[in-house]
Amino acid sequence: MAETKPVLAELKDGTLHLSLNRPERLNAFNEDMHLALREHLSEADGNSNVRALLLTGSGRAFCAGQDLSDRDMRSGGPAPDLGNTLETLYNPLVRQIRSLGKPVICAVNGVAAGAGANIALACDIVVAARSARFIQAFSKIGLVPDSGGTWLLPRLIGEARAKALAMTAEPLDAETAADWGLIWKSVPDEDLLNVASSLANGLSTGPTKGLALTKQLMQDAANQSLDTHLDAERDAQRLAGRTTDYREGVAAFLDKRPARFTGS
Ligand code: LHQ
Repeated sequence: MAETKPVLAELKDGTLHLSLNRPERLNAFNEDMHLALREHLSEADGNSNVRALLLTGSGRAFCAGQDLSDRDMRSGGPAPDLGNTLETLYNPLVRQIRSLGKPVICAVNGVAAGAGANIALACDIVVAARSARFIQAFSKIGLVPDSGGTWLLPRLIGEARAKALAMTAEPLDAETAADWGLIWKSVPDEDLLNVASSLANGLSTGPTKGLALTKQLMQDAANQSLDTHLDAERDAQRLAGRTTDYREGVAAFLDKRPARFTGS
């Protein structure tokens, strides 16, 4: 029997569709799934045929965070070094998503818990099925939110809501998540993949370099003064203005026709 792949990947037109694929564990992360996902992301970053990514989960969940059966704490023994797990697996993954020079869309098809929730939120645009829930499950097992959670949550929804979600581990439904600005939108379950795919396909025919610069500017904004940031926008616009897509965009506007961006 063929071995099941921990991440399914398919390039359709310019969009790389990735699906976390351990449905019997609600797509909880083990090392194989981490490494497979990172490999796909690296490949996508260097492949000019990939101009957008769409990440989702197989089965009824998006991702239940770390696979807790990987490390059975019932048997006693020395305390594990979870910092090492973050250093070698989760942090590189989050850094990779945030620095990837192409839009990453996340379609949250069901529960997103623990690191699974925060990896979803690290993506550029998050669309969730109405039945999906976001759970900062960490406090239930005595841990702190990781994968960027304590950085992203207060920025996205403010400290009051961020702390309450993290400390109570209360599930947050997709509509409230959208109302609070945690995600882009919540859609009926049956529409999720259509909505997310059309979004990704639209972006995959967009001005890829300009989109990548936009992504980086937005992310950098939280860490610098307006003064410094205005310089960063100047530099980014200089680069965007040198792209073929800028020429094409202006030409298309003047010719009153849709632009044909090539990502160059
Ligand atoms: C699971 C899991 C799971 C294994 C469901 N592992 N099997 C970083 C560094 C290092 C270490 C620690 O962690 C981290 C970051 C983290 O992500 S910590 C947070 C880890 N995640 C959680 O604490 C969530 C645990 N899961 C749940 O609370 C529930 O399963 C949720 C709320 C996600 C879904 O509940 P239900 O819809 O009721 O499903 P279920 O609980 O019945 O789960 C279905 C199956 O999936 C079940 O297996 P079984 O053999 O009984 O059918 C679960 O054991 C398994 N599963 N999450 N994280």
